[in-house]
Amino acid sequence: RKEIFLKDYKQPDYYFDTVDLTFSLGEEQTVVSSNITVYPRLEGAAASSPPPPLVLDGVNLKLVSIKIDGKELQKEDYHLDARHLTLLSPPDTARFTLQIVTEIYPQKNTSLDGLYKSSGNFVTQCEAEGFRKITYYQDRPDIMAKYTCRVEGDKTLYPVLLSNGNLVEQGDLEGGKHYAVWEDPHKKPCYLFALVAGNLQSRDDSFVTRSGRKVALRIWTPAKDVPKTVHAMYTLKAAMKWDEDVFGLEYDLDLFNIVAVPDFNMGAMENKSLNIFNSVLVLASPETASDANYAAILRVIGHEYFHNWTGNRVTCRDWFQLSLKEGLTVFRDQEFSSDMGSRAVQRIQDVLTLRELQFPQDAGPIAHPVRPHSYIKMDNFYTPTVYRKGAEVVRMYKTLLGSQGFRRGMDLYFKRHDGQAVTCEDFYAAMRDANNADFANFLLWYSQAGTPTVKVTSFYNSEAKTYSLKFSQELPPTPGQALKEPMLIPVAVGLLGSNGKDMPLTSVYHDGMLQVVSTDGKPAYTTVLQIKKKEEEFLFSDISERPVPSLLRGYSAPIRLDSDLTDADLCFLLAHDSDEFNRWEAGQVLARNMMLSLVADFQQNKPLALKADFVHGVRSLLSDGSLDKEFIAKAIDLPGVGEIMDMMDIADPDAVHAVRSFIRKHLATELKAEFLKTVENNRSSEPYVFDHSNMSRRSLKNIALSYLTSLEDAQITELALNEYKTATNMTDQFAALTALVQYPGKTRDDVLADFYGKWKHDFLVVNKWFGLQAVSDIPGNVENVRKLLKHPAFDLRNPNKVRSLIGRFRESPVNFHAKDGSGYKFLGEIVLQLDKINPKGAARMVSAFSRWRRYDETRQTLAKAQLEMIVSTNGISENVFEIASKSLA
Ligand code: HT7
Ligand code: ZN
Repeated sequence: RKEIFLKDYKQPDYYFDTVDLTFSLGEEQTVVSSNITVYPRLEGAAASSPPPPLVLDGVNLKLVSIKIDGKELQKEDYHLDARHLTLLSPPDTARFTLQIVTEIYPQKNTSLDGLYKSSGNFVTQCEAEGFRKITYYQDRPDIMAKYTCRVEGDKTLYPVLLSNGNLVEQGDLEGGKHYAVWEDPHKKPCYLFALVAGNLQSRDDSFVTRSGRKVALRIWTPAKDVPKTVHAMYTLKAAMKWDEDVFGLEYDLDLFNIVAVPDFNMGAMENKSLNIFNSVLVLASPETASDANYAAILRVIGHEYFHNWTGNRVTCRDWFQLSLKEGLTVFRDQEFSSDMGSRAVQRIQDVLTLRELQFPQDAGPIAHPVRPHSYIKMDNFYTPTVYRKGAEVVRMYKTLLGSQGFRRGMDLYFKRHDGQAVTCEDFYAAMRDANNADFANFLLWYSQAGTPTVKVTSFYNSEAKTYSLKFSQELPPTPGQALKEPMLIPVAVGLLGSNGKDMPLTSVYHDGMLQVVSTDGKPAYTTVLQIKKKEEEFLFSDISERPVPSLLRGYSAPIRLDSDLTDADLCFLLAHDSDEFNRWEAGQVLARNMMLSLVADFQQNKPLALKADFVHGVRSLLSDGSLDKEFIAKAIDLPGVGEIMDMMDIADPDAVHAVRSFIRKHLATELKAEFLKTVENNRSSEPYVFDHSNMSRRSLKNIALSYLTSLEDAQITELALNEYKTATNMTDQFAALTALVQYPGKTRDDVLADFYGKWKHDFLVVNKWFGLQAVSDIPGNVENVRKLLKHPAFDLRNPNKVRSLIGRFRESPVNFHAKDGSGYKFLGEIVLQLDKINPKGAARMVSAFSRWRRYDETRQTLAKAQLEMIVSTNGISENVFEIASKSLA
């Protein structure tokens, strides 16, 4: 198993100029003919003699023929092994043509990588290294070429033939076949190549760009699903407009296609002008999709569209630079979602996801920097660190430079690098040069893994009227990186006076210098402090009373903040902070502290008691009519079990689960009347609308309902059943179902059976049903999940079903972490089964074991045994091997 290192990057010896592909799609095999014009990187005196070999990647291909400049190569002219085709002596010319014919078997391809079949349609997935499963090629992103693609196939089975770019020719062929020729005028790396052939229909629309060009928009699905593409089309047009308005970026072709397929390894793929999507991120109707689904569609359609510039026009030099396109594009989709909904709620949600998914990764054995130093399988590096922490890194540029400075940096980035394959340093340099910025040690964010902890202590000098904030930063060791350097950390700060208002800030004394923070003579109310060294002090002057500091406003850096704020300070911030994110955060810190102290009580068999102040705080949030309802819903939702376990020396899933359940029940008991009123006041019989105010209303009603059902009270069960039966949309129906199935019993069984009966024809809804049962904390649920594996609607070959059943099961503190090891054993078995079908999917599932050292000795032994069993199994994939062996290291 070969590890690939960033430090070993070398420019290719040969580049490709044009690539002409012909696919002859068949029921047994598909024949792929490629015709490539090749030129050496070095010419004349600089070139080596004889010319270096040309090494092409290729996996699972049957080589039919190779020709150079029309002449068939003989066996001694090339070397072929399971991964490469090496042309030993390419011609010593400025340009030559390479013609290769291969045979492939998409019908047998269950890896969903390369060319495969999904529901009878042909579809491709080439990122990161799928193109090598289609034909022999230099499968690396710095090989950018212009493509034409001719697709031939049966006209009845595959009436629609699509590829990248513009349709330039189509017609009928003998034997009931037809063909289409597509030409993409933009140079692209092969990971952006796409082909779709199938029986699909489209929703058609158009968008007029700001320069007046009309772009045809088509969303392709099976005919029965076309009505469910209204929201996707609306989103696509909104994303096109947003990118013009916010970044000045216009779409660059006359056609944009989206295809939805049910079998897909990730969310979607940004292939040039032919985005391919997992159906769950395209199809939505009020009856079948929840608010969360609608929001995810908005985010991901935006994300893939935004890649047209950040990823496609400017791409990555090598896969280590993945965050260059993914971190930046996640940042862009987060901004888009903020502008389409509520900025504060979006930020809260994004930070929650970062903490839930990325923080644990950064603190465990598979921690890696935003730009990893090495990998065995690139597929394993599509991680929360590369995507989500990468987005935080981009956000920090904006925090440091301001909106206009950030836009200047983006403009310069495109001006310098349009049409190129570049690195994270190039992005950094554009931001720096466009703003003449001093970015000392910022680049370390790309190369150092781990979540920094920043400690803050404060001191108010009532005589001098100064207020001091002292910061110290600490970056923990991570695998392969024992020692770390301090990094540039932007900390946005405001100071609240006793009236709850932000104090005006005029100047800060730092490092022997007085910095003016006011602009145009107007005081600032938030200022961004730059922590560059291990320890730094900032002294605010003209501070008339001891303030309560609002630190890290808007979560200005992806760090763990350890402050000396008291519970009283936190309550004050929760009530008054003008920064909504920090208002929410203050409540979360209070809740986390309380949960940790109750966990300690639980572990010492002490009785659990909830502080009256906490109940009072939740009561006031519920009754505060001035607050956004979704903000309230987020503020009264307790931190998750994972978040609390993450803060413990030895994670104790049973204790955290018990404490969380206790608090929920206790709050429901104390606040029953308020929760009931919240449900009553937030019902609506109006038709479903996906907008912020309706979503907020639904989320507040539904969290109130879920608190209430924790009472296990017959009257409440009746209420929830009524909500379930009368719901007019999936958000409300599924929320009521979720609330009802918390506890075992007849009601649970009946309502689950009813839901399946209603929705068995819709595989996306059935996946929700699988997920809900899989994540259940009902003791012994592993047996139920084993039964569901055999359910006729389940299929291990479909990644969405795997994520719903196996993926969600791993989230249950009670059942995945069952002390008898039954949950770990189940996952171990499934990983091996899945690995034979889909190694990428299996590697994702096995990563749940990676934090095994965080638990008690019994659990450690049981989880480790599964990892050892996996790595010692003959024939496991490189994907699974990499994650399992790193987890054990
Ligand atoms: N850029 C896309 C990555 C992707 C992918 C990676 C590995 C295996 C399958 C995949 N499907 C899509 C998705 C994105 O971030 O936009
Ligand atoms: Zn992406």
